[in-house]
This record gives sequence, structure tokens and C-alpha cells, in this order.
Amino acid sequence: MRTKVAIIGAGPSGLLLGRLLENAGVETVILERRSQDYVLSRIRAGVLEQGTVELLDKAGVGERMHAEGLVHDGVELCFDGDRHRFDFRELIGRTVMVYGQTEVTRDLMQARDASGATTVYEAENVSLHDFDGDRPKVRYIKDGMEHELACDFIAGCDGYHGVSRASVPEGSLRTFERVYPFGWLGILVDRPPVSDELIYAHHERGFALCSMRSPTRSRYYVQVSLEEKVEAWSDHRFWDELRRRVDGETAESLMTGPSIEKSIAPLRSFVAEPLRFGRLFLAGDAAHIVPPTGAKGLNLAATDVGVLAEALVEFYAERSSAGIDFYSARVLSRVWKAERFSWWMTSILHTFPDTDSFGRRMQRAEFDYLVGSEAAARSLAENYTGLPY
Ligand code: RFL
Ligand code: PHB
Repeated sequence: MRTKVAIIGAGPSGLLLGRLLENAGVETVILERRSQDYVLSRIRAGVLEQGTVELLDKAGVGERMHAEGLVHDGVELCFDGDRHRFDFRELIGRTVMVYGQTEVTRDLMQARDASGATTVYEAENVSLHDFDGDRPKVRYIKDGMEHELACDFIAGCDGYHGVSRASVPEGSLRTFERVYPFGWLGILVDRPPVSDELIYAHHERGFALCSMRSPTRSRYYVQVSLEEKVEAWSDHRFWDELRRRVDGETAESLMTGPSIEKSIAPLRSFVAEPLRFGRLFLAGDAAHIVPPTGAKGLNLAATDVGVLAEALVEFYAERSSAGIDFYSARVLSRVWKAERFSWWMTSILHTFPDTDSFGRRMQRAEFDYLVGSEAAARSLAENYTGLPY
């Protein structure tokens, strides 16, 4: 088999890249380790920046998002029970869209299936070869048979644990990492959200987040230690803990119910540099990880592949390598700013095991500054709704 761009991974970055390239007449094949149903069963991000919404529109997959997604004008931050609303529309004239990653992925999969482009699910033992020359190849096993896919370029969109970054020769990659000493325990529940907008709460018992997927489906998180096991958290225990961390009014209005999903995610900041090795490109979680506090992971993945698609289309249309040569630097400058924002949101909203009384006062002062200064509030708004690239 032969194609122009071999894409490893059918998460949001691989599927969106595939869609943008196919729309421009650049043929792709996607190789995904898991089944389609498995990919759709993962519950992850919930907030789309305006730029991500625009990119999904450009890709021609925005129809259901606009019909079912919820436009949010702002968010609320709550510090030890004091709640304050930040109105992004008023502050900077921008908004975000609440539409789950699962739905984005479903829309992209349906569009790809309808277009007839090739996606190989349950592709095992994917391995990358010869991307330092002009004729890269990808080998994989499907239904017990070995296959080889020849291509012009390989896009590594296979997440943090994927094979693409691991295939880069040692010494060619520099990595930067911070692992946080806690995780998020999240539940999904078929009950209306407690508020029209998201509430991010700091409490001495730990961070909590009230989020949503639709007017009838809510997503809630509490910070837990890394030693916690999900089995130790009955629904009852979860609701009790959440109530203690938010303000009284929110605690009283919570509509609780049986969880339909419950899992713990660790928090990490990670960046690999550079993002191009010959004819291999890294994009999305394969290239960088942010803690979810800033709601940036999926949005960074989308901007990466927006830039990469433009560069590859330019290569085929104009035989110019200017775009692909600039890909890594262009993407990384935005990635580092999102890393900064996600790290900062995480730092002020969570309880760290080694935070002393001075550190706690600094967290409170950050909150009071945001509440009291329009300049600080505008900075929060521009970062949360997405910096330009
Ligand atoms: P994905 O979604 O991980 O998709 C990568 C795909 O590659 C496949 N794969 C392979 N395929 C072939 N061969 C191999 N060797 C392969 N190895 C892996 C995988 O099966 C998978 O289908 O990466 P992508 O597309 O870059 O998308 C990134 C986003 O998924 C990610 O940034 C966000 O979901 C991060 N994230 C969150 N971001 C937010 O903005 N808000 C959130 O609330 C939020 N919650 C989360 C998250 C990530 C989580 N992870 C990674 C565990 C919650 C969790 C639990
Ligand atoms: C979510 O709804 O899963 C969500 C929303 C905002 C975040 C993180 C997660 O910052």
C-alpha cells in the first residue's frame, strides 16, 4: 500500500489532520492501535477554544457541534468558598464552546468513513522506518498479517504513549517534564449541571471542578493523591467530597446521581523538542502534555494539526518546504504559552503537599488579584479562550 501522508493514531489530532488533508486533495492512511468503539469510549476533554471551533468548521465537521454544543461566555473561580465570575465576552469579546472530545471524535470518524479514506483500526506492532530519507515506511500487523505502507511523510498523532516519539533516535530529542503529586478523579453523571458555566474551585482539601457535557449530562472532578484507587471512591463518597470543596450555594444545588464513568487521571506537563525529524512530524499529545486545569490539551492538538496540514498542503501545491521547515518552531512557541497557563492554573487552584502558609497566601493573593484587576482578568480570559498563533 502507498499513500502521501501516513497518520499514526485516530484520536482527535490524527482524525482532524486526515480530514484537513483529504479536503485539500492530499491522500492519507490512518493506522490506529485500538478499535473504533474503544477510541470512542474514552472520556476526556470538554472545552473548545474559538480557534478550535473555527478549525472544525473549516474541516466541514462543525454542524452537530453548533447544534448541540453549549457556548459559554465565561467561567467561575471559587477560592475557599468565595466565588467570582469572569465574563470572557465582556472582557475580550471571545467565548468557548462546551462540546466533548468524544463527540468531536465521533463527528470526525463519521466524516472520514463517509469520504472513503482508509483507516486501519486494530493495527498492531506499528513501526516507523526510513523517515530520515525521502521514502519513509510504516509496517504493521492486521489480522495476523504483516503490511507495509510506503509514504512521503509520517504524522505521529499517537498520544503520549505512542510509538512515534519513541522512534526518534536517542539524542535527537530534548524533553521537559513536570509530574504533579496528585491526580483528578472524574465522574460522568446523567444529571443537569449545577451551574450554566464551569466552576473551578480551590479548597484546602484540594481542587474541584464542576463541568458538563450537555444540559442533562455533567462532569465533575476532585483532586486526589496519586495513591488513591478508583475502587475506594463510592459515588456517595465522591459527592460528599465535592460538596465540601465548593461554595455553600453550589453544594446545595448539586444534582447527584449514579456515575456512568469514573476514572483517575494523573497530571503532567511535558514538551518534546523539536517536533520534526526528517519526514516524521509529532503532533498533539505525542508532542506535549498539559495538566487539564487550563482545558488546553485537545485545543493544542487541534492547532498543531491545523499548522501541519497547511504546511503539507503547501508542500504538495507549491513544492515549497517553507511551511514544513517552520512547523516545529511555529507550533512550539504557542505550546509553551499554553504550558505556562496550564501550569499557572494548576499552581493556584490545587493543594500541594509541600505548600506552606506563605504559599497558601500567595495562592489567595493570585485569586484576589484576578478578582480586583481588569488587566489580570483579561489575561485569564485571553489565555483560557485561546492565544492566537
Ligand atoms: P490521543 O487522544 O491520545 O490519541 C492518540 C491515538 O493514538 C493511538 N495510538 C496508536 N495507534 C497506532 N499505533 C500505536 N503504537 C499507538 N499508540 C497510541 C491511541 O489509541 C489513540 O487513539 O491524542 P491526540 O489525538 O493528540 O489528542 C489529544 C487529546 O486527547 C488530549 O490532549 C486531551 O484529551 C487531554 N485531556 C484533556 N484535555 C483537555 O483539554 N481537557 C480535559 O479535560 C482533558 N482530560 C485528557 C483528559 C487526557 C487524558 N489522558 C490522556 C489519559 C483526561 C485524560 C484521562
Ligand atoms: C471537562 O469537562 O472534562 C473539563 C473541562 C475543563 C477542564 C478540564 C476538563 O479544564
